[in-house]
Amino acid sequence: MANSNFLERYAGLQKLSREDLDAVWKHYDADGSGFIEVGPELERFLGDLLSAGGMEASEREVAEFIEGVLEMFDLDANAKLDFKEVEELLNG
Ligand SMILES: [Ca+2]
Ligand SMILES: [Ca+2]
Repeated sequence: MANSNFLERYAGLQKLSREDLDAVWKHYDADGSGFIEVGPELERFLGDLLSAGGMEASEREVAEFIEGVLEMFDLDANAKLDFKEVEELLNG
């Protein structure tokens, strides 16, 4: 993907502020649905999260990461992340 990594600016921060979280949220909930859904939104978000953390992840590794994140952070198991779940993932 040629897009720049929105999360890189936050790399190294222990916690994101509410403002940062809002910005991240708006960026990755591309369709404004109120969820980051499985599919392009979640792939982009978690792919960027891995590479912002310095990991060169293959597509397969991203897919595995998505599975793991959903297992741990999709607390209501609806196969999409809401704002609270993302906050927990980034700051928890
Ligand atoms: Ca969405
Ligand atoms: Ca959920």
